[in-house]
Amino acid sequence: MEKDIEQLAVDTVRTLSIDAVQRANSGHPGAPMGMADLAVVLWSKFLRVDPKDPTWANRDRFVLSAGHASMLLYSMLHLSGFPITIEDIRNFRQWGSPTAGHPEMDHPLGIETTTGPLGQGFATGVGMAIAEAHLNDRFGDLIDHRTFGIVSDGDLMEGVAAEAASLAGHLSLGKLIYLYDDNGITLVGPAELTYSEDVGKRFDAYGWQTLSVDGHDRRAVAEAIAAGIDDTERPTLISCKTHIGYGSPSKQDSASAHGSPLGEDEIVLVKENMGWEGEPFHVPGEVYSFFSSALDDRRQEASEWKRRLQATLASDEGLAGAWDKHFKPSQASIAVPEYEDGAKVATRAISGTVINAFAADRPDVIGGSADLASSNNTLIKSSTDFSADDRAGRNLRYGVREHAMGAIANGVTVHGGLRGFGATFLTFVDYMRGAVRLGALMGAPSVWVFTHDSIFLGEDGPTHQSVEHVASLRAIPNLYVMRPANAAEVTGAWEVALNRTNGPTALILTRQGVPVGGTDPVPVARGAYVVRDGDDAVLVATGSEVATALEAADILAGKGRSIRVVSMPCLEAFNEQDAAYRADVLGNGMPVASLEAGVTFGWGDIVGSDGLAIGIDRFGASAPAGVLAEKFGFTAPQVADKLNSWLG
Ligand SMILES: Cc1ncc(C[n+]2csc(CCOP(=O)(O)OP(=O)(O)O)c2C)c(N)n1
Ligand SMILES: [Mg+2]
Repeated sequence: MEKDIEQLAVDTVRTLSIDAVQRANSGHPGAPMGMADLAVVLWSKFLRVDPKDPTWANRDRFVLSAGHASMLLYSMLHLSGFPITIEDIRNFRQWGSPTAGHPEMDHPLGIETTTGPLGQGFATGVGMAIAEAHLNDRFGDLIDHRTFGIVSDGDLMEGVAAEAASLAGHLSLGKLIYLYDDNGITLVGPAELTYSEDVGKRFDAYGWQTLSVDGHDRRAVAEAIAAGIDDTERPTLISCKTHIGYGSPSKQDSASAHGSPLGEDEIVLVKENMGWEGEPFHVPGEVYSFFSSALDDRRQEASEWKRRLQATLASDEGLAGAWDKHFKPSQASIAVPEYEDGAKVATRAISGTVINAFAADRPDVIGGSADLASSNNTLIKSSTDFSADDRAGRNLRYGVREHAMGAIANGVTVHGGLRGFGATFLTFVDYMRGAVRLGALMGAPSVWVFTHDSIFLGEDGPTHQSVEHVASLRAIPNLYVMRPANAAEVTGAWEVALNRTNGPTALILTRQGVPVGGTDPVPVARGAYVVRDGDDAVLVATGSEVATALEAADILAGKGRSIRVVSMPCLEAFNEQDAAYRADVLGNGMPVASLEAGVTFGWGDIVGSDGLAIGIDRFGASAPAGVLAEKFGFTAPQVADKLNSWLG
């Protein structure tokens, strides 16, 4: 009997996946084999994408949260005509190939987000659904799409997924539809070793529609997806019972199918089982035609949408302007807020003022805090809360869910048309570090507002006082860590953050007041600059310590020492400057010291082997901030003394 074309497509996904893993001699064959049925249903019948124009703004978003099943995604992209070639598939996991071990965000290729750290894709997809809901409210049917995802046992075990699921249910994200690869197997063995709750009931309780089907019954999967689409009030989790390693005589339903090649002999048996003919990496011509004609109506929709977009924008100037503000935002240029001469204001409060100053001009910026909005000063006062009833709100209330906040803000950002931000106390960045790192890896220009940045938050004590966090964030590649000292620097730091397009920015802000300084713009974008000149030594400081450094320099001036003070709000930006600028700022060979209320780790690069790094290489303590300054040697006279004896 002639094989059903849909079955042939499924078999092709399976064979491509196992051939690629075998050739790479590494990878995860079991999950793509188990999920091939549901992926073929989703792509051929539902997913609104256009392989010829992968980045059109109103496409459905697809997240493969179980990133280890990357060959499933690459197979689907290749077969449906995205620019992933059969050569790329043959080069799975090789240097320079777009078919990386785990999917790495590349919109022109059809890879919506980077996944691999389990659970994060789940939460990132929630961010995409939030972005869609907000933009749908703003632009009507110009943005009206669904967010689909495939999630695994491991994804659903992760806390970040639970955080995000809870919020997604609360927010009634009805256009979010996840297929759960319910195969009962994880890396080491049966999932039931550690995982026995009723997942459906859990998601019911979160406010999701939950459905359960045989994941190899394609008609049932299609009906369930249709039911997910029909329910516009609740997100949907479709539990698809599948067999990992489907069709492998000795590895199906076993963890041995999870993360290593099947082996040549087993592949022969799998292919015999399915009656497969052809060399490795063979794709029957009719499978290409199947996907091409299956996706035809959706390509059609994409071109109609483009015509509609052009017509609408041409006839409605206001809307065209708004569209550009979201999809082609101009460079940020923000006036430095004015304060009374000599005022002391916390940089978190300055940041709050700056946010509200640019909010009207930058409607693409939406975000908020993990239940600390009033402490992080992140509220956009001219807007409302984003909620189930109010999609126009730009204030995202994440609840006490830092990790989900990080992934959701990234999802909002990588969706396009919006820039997500999130906020918490700096110390709690550890709870969301996975998302900060993944955002940096993806090059997603999300913005993080981290306040209460040092021991100077005082009485809450060492549980809340950051000492190592700034250094640890500086260790993440492609993340700008900005610790501004005054109003002009906070303003400049926000400008830098909003103007970045290829990576995130963390703003590190104080709880306590600092001298606000002047209103002239300062060269924050260069990472460091001289704020007071001197020719005996250079004292480099960041954030709240810049004012202390200036005071210490005054004291030393009284002792006949001429100290140059450099403010270094962003080490990463400074390191990107040319060597001449860097040498110039650091005094061309003058002795260099640093002052930062955190660990000295990392400052050796700036101060050199003869330099002096003043910091705090222990945990803080619970006491009023003034007492802590004294105890930890951070008053201006103490700093002056240290410099004086170091200079000899
Ligand atoms: C945060 C995180 N922890 C651990 C891993 C390593 N890892 C990859 S897959 C996996 C579990 C596999 O179970 P499941 O998600 O059910 O996938 P399946 O084996 O069914 O394909 C683990 C622990 C990871 N990728 N991410
Ligand atoms: Mg599993």
